[in-house]
Amino acid sequence: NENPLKAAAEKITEAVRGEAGPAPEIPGVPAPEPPSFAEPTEPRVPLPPKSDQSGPETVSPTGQPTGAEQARVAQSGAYLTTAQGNRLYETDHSLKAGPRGPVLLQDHHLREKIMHFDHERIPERVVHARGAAAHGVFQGYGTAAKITKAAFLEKDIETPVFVRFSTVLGSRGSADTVRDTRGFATKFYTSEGVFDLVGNNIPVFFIQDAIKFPDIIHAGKPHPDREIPQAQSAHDTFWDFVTLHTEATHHTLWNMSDRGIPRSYRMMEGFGVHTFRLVNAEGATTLVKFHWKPKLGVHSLTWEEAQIINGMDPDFHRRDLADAIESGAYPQWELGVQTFPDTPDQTFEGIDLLDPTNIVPEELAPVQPIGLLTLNANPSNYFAETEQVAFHVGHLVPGIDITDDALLAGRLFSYLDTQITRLGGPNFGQLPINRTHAPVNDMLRDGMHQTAVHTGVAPYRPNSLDGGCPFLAGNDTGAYIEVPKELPAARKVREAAASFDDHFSQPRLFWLSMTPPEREHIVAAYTFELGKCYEQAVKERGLQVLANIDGELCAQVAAGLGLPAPEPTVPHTEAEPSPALSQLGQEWPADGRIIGIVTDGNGDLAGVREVRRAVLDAGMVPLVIAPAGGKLDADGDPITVQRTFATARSTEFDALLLAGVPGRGRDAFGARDAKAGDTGTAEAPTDPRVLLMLAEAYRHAKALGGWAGAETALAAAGVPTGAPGVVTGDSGSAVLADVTALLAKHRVWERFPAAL
Ligand code: HDD
Repeated sequence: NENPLKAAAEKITEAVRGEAGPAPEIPGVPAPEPPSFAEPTEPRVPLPPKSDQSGPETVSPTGQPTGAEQARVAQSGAYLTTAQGNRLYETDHSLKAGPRGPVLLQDHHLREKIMHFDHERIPERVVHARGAAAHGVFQGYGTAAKITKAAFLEKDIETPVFVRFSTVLGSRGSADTVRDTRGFATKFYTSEGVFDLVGNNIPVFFIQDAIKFPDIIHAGKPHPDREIPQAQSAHDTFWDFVTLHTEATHHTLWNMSDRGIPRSYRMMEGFGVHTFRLVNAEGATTLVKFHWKPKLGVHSLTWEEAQIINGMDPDFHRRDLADAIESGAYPQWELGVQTFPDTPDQTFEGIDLLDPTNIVPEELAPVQPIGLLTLNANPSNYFAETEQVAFHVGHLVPGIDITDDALLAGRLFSYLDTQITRLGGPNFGQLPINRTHAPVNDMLRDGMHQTAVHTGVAPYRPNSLDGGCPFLAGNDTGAYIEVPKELPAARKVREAAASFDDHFSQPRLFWLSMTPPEREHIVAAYTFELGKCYEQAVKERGLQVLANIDGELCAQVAAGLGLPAPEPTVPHTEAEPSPALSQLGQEWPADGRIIGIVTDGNGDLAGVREVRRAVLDAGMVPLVIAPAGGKLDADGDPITVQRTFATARSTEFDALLLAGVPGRGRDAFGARDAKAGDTGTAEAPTDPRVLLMLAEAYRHAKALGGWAGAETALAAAGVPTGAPGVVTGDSGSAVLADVTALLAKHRVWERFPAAL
């Protein structure tokens, strides 16, 4: 009477040790299925180990695997053990003197288990604590070869990458869709060592000098007395700081625009922010700014959507990224550079390239694509990978060098320093996710959490005892050689250049480049944020900053605050708008968009099935929403319900389709069963939760479609038939075709009233 589970466990242990073939099937555990588009929330089998984590394989003196191999088999064998590998027969009861007696101090298993648990958390990042990440690959186009010798940018070279997206202000457990800047940090595991591009989704920064970083972060974080508000900029200390340090005006304006509330990490631009210096094989240098351009376009939430999502699904962005990758809709970005001659003054068209509060409009310096990033695998373990990944702006490769940007200089110090506290010592580079894919021979030794078993006796140079090894590389053997730039003769000063004093021309350029609906959103955002401040002086200073950007912007916000609009204190500059800054006016692929299909047992289920298939064929994700969970029987071919009226909210979907009048005849709580022929009342022909979904989706300018008599439900929700972006027709497929076309523009922008 062999226990089948135990037999399977033995076989797994053998398989892990390499003594048997592939792992056998376990009774009751479904066989692995290949990933498909079907339903992104269904559980999947674990992904195989990532190629970029299999570093050099070595064996320890005691015969055990070390390095990446050790990480891969961190948990092996089928039996529960202690950390030392002793098999355990029980783990639910402490060792006691009798079933009701005192717990014995000699219970070493209890002691080890609780000790480890007590130390499971490490300090969260002081900024960018909340993040989500993915593995991927970067492919060079070769187009940058003239300006940089970086090997990973050569044509068709594929480099493994790990990308972590984040919010800045919130704690690790805060919500995703807050108004904030988003981090966009990329680790390239290149053949020449790790290159980290630690950027944001906003191309400028709050401050011009790193010495103010603790101050801006203290101002943005929750108030130190009550520790509120969490993950918000809408409070007095933030606005106090950014109105007293007007260099923050440009970044703040981007935050108040739709860029502060992205629809998805997949739909954000990324920016290296600083100007970098590229060096080619001949030693010639070019100044550049790095840009990530998403293939899906740059899209945002509305503020009301963002607020609802924070309650309905605080993991919205994290889930969106993981679901898209799991379903095969791999997000992609092109890496591009704006290039500028490396002149002694380091300016371009009068723009100081060392001031990180400046952009260079793309119309003046177009972004030239140099490679493609594809995110194609989710992390296997959040802590090991997303939490322990350690970025550093000083992780550079030959061909990429820094400039004298004072903000960058401070960062070059800060990122290494923070890892010592966060990851417990100087050996964080040995963690699997941080390990370079290039050979390492660094003469760095010992320290907390040292996992390498170094051999040799002479970790110093020169030496004669280890055969002179390691040797120094030269230009021809791939050394990183700093560009020998002349420094200007200078005095020691605590000052910034006079060109850093213009804090309003670039914000004005951004404002003038916005379309009417985008301006309306900016006005609403400032009115909300300053309206949440209590101090009158802060509000008034906020309005003064706005007056210096634009009179109309200031007047609108002042009206909302019930305060007089001040006159500008600096003259307005005339700026040529930069259309590239606007999110409107282009068309984008609808890949991975979420289409909600609202139906019930009485709807056109054959039509639902057909539409669901067509949504999948278009590379989008259909989610069927019905009054209750389970299956809807469509002529013996059941349709799985993925969301119910209780779990669905409009904010999850990019477009909503209505098959008939779903939920007809239900009362306010959806309690009564829908029966064929039950038509409800004229005022409430359908479930109130469906009406709420429709009204919200309409208000948020989303595409809406319906067939099989859906007009009744749309009308009851206050959605006028024939309004822009409201499509009704005879068949689901015809309606879907029109709705998909609307999604190319992300929203039905005509529905937003023109603001200014
Ligand atoms: Fe920073 C994290 C981006 C200025 C100090 N920063 C961090 C992350 C991103 C950025 C994306 C998260 C990395 C991750 O996912 O682990 N930071 C920026 C950008 C800046 C910037 C685009 C301006 C252009 N940062 C900046 C300054 C300082 C720091 C001026 C300090 C002087 N940043 C840090 C840090 C963090 C960090 C404290 C927290 C956790 C970490 O580094 O690893 O060192």
